[in-house]
Amino acid sequence: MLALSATLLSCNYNSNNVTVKPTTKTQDAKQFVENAQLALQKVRLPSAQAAWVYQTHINQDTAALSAYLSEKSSSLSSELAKQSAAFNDVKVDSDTRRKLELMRNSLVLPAPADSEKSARLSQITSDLEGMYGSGKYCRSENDCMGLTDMSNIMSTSRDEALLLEMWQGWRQVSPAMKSLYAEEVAIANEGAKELGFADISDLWRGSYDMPAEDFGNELDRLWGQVKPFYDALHCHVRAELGNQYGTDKVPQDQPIPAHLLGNMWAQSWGNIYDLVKPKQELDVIDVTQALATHNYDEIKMVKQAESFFSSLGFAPLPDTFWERSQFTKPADREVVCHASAWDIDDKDDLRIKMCIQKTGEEFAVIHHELGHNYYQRAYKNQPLLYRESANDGFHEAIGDTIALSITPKYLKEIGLVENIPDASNDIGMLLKLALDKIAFVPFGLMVDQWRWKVFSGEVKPADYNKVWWQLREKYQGVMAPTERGDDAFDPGAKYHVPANTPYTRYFIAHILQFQFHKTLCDISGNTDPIHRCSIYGSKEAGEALNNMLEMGKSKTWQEALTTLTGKGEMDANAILAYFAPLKEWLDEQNRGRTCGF
Ligand code: X8Z
Ligand code: ZN
Repeated sequence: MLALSATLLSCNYNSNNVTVKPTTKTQDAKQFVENAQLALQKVRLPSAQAAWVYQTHINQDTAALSAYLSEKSSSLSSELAKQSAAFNDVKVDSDTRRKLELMRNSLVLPAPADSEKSARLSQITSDLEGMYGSGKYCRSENDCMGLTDMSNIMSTSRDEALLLEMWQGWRQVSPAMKSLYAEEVAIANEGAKELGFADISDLWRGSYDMPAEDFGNELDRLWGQVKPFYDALHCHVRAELGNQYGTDKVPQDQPIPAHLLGNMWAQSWGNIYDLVKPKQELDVIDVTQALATHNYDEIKMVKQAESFFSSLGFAPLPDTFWERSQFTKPADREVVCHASAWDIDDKDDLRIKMCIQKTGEEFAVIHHELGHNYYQRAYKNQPLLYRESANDGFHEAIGDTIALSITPKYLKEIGLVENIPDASNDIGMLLKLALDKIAFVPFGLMVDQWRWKVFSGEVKPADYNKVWWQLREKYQGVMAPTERGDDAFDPGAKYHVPANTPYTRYFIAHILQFQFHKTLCDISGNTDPIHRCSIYGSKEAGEALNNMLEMGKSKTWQEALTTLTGKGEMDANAILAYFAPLKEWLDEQNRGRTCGF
């Protein structure tokens, strides 16, 4: 870092006593960008390696090392971002301008210049991740459970008391995070101000190739498109849960209690399909069952996902992927189980980190993670500042797009099922998927609606939890099943809050993946209804996808979207069209019911 400062100082762009002609300054800007990329490259590798070791071996030493190296990397990024402002009024080519802007915009939690505060920020960041990763709920002294086991109960149990216990139990890990989180926000806000942003929310919302306010309006527009469908799904699900658990537990004119939706955070509801499914006997493939019948273990699940990408023309994953990834939960140590995909060296050291469960849900998550890895590899030859997705929602959408092609036809082709159910069963298949995809949309939106208010100071620590639940009720129509205590910090029980992973990306991804799927199906020559289309084996679709992936972040996301779909706007019509037959069915079911929350 010291060496870098010396190099940068030699550019003179920040000096008052040297007259620099505009042309020289233009040249300085290019040189600055080049030097910055080289310097970032140097710190990124050890920082990624330390973060990997920490998350796969949580202990005091790995926490300290990871915090130390992440501080080096983030303080350098913040420093460069600040320095890049010196070129604000300098005439530079559009490519250099974009890189300068990315330098300023792509930080998640910017470190302030004060080195003590910067070190404290890294320490808190690393501590929060560790607290989440090693979080446990103890029923008694010798009977403790981690998130994986508790999540399994949330998805399969229909015992209301047990579900409530798990729901409350997991939320005991987060009160201890609250003051750390508030401190972290305060420090990072200082960093954001030093960069010229009003606060971190201004920074986060400003990373979408359009003014922050316009981006907020785009989100509202998209949610407005999906909301009528969501309301219909919500109405049906609440009615059926009322039948299952009684209307005293599930009042029919109120939000749905959050512990009954088959997921620890009530974010996707596919696990309660059997409670809300159509009354007539339908043949809907149970992928969990099929995997068990065909003796799929965790590695075979990943190999199968890899072979989908191979069928599109993507090169196989490197040997190191298989040697270095974490596929299952180690028995002998604490790890962060939350699934993630890693690009350690920006070359070929790709890995996933998961605690794979042998379920259909996790089979989809594997495709999700590999989507990240294939994207990373596709843009690896871009300059460092462009080694990113077009926007963060694109990164989240790629693997999900592929997973939409896990259709009955595909499952038969790879030998996981023997028969393809005929079209009369489609409502069941669509309902099951809508419980995951449509139900997720308002959750994908509300997490950052909360965070942006926290970052801007509109919501103070004393109201963190209250406002969290106001937003859960407003967007999702989901409520806390019990009174929440004064110390509760329920946002902290969701990985992305302690881990500081922005969440709007998943909202966007849920819209985009259906746009991508539609386009790729058309390119592959599909003639089936869109929900039966699989692009498996289509080299043409693979090539079109790759053309967008390899652009990385070198162009705006609107341009990247146009490259693939011919249109530069996000549009929820694709997801609505996909599920259209289900909407009719839901409206019919809901006739005579009281809907709304
Ligand atoms: O966090 C994830 C991925 C890793 S980027 C597994 N997802 C969100 C979540 O689990 O909350 C995927 C969908 C939403
Ligand atoms: Zn992801």
